[in-house]
Amino acid sequence: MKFKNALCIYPYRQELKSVGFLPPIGLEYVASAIEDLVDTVKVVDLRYEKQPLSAFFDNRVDLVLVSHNWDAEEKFVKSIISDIPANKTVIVGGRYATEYVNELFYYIPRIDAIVRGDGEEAVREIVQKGISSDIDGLSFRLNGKIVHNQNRQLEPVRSNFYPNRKLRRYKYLIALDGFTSDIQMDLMLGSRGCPYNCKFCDFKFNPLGEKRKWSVRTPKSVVEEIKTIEADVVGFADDIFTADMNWVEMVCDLLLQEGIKKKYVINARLEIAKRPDVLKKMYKAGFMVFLLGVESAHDKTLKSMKKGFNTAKIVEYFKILRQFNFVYHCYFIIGNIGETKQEIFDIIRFSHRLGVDTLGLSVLRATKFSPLKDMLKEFDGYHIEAASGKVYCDWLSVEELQQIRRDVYAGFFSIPVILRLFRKIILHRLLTIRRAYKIIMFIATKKMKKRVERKRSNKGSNGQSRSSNMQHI
Ligand code: B12
Ligand code: SF4
Repeated sequence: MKFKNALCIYPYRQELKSVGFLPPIGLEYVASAIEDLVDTVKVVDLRYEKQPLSAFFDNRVDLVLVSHNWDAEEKFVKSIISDIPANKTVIVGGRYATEYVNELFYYIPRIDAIVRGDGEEAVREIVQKGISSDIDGLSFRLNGKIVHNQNRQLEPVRSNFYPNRKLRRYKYLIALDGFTSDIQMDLMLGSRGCPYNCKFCDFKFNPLGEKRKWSVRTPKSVVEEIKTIEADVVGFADDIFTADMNWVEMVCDLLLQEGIKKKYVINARLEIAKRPDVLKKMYKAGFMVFLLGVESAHDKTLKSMKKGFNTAKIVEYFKILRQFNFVYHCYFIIGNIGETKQEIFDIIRFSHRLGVDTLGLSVLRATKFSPLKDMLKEFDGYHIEAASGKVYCDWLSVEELQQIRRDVYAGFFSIPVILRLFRKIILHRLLTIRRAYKIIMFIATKKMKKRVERKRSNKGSNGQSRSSNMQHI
């Protein structure tokens, strides 16, 4: 073997401030893929690690694998990679690294090679052969130039391989806005790819613009992996978990047979409502939160997006969905092409009518491979913000769209909606009296701290204005 001791780094710190409490399963997949080839492999997640990173760089470590997934904390990620001792080979992978290969080689001279796309097989080959022109999906430095090997073929999801959670050094607890619960959450994959083709969606593309053929694991392997998971709540990172409801039914049957008691969060499509028989089993088996793309409250938009349903169908589907106490978290897009400000605000009325529990709102984006880019050419007055890919128009700027987004959230979360949500979480036995007490105490303390801070800053500013007044005198 060319390498014997690998250190895998998840180089972000800030994600915990929002909802980023989830384990980095992409990196864990990569680490687990080389476990049988190397003497040691460690995974360090800088969001949770208490020791300084230098503590992990002993002389034995010869391979450092870094997961670069987002553009967030760019400077920090750069400093982490740049400070890796010179005697180690540095390989970077992940979605952001795949999309910005040349930029990263230029910006971070310490990078030896970048794996584009899936990492498992590529890293196995690196451990065996070293950096080489034979490894598909690899880009590397050679005589002052960057060599890009051909893309690696996109593989279907594997049934017989999943991350070894024993490599983990941390407990991943659900946390939000500074509050950390005692509920562990994990991530896993039941399928990869999506068989649908919604026009606005880049979810289905990898950062190379390739669409993965939809594939599912055997239900047995899904349940076998769940058995290795300690967490009470499991999120499926699948683009869509419910593309084949017969498969979902088989997973539920096995979960029920095995008596596994966990809660599951999944990306789903509204068409699940066509199978109330499976929904019944899903409820029994522990499925709890459905992340559903509704996208718009208007037929003209749903049609142009090729979403596959209209508002009448959505209403019909929700009539069935409301019979079950799943938590429905629905995604809507703010600033769909051709929608007026008033039409965007219709999201509030429409979601209340449907019985949506929580909202996920995002401003329309046209990223690198989005089919929207072509579509936008046909509409006057629409533009794409270069840095973010956000779509705006002459009569609604990105700032206005973001304000509308905040206003729609504020309009949606009424007392009855919040109470229904609490009721559902209680029914799923996730919200106990003890947990509710902790949340209330957290909110009360936070409010009190804010009030004290405000008082202090008022005093400070009064003092300041007094002294400046004195100067005037
Ligand atoms: C879970 C998830 C999250 C979690 C991440 C948890 C975590 N710590 O990883 C949270 C909730 C934090 C999150 C947040 C965001 N997310 Co997100 N998320 C996902 C989701 C659903 C699953 C990711 C996943 O685990 N995939 C499965 C694993 C196995 O795949 P993977 O991570 O890509 O890893 C493989 C390769 O990338 C590679 N690899 C990864 N690391 C390494 C390292 C090395 C060394 C090597 C060699 C290879 C390698 O090998 C892995 C195995 O094949 C995806 C959608 C999806 N289905 O993929 C969106 C997705 C990744 N998210 C996306 C986005 C846009 C975001 C946000 C920017 C949303 C927002 N507006 O705030 C934020 C960004 C957070 C930040 N820090 O700034 C986009 C990314 C689009 C893009 N072009 O990059 C996706 C694809 C969804 C989408 N299309 O909208 N997200
Ligand atoms: S929006 Fe969802 S269902 Fe539509 S193509 Fe994207 S991942 Fe598939």
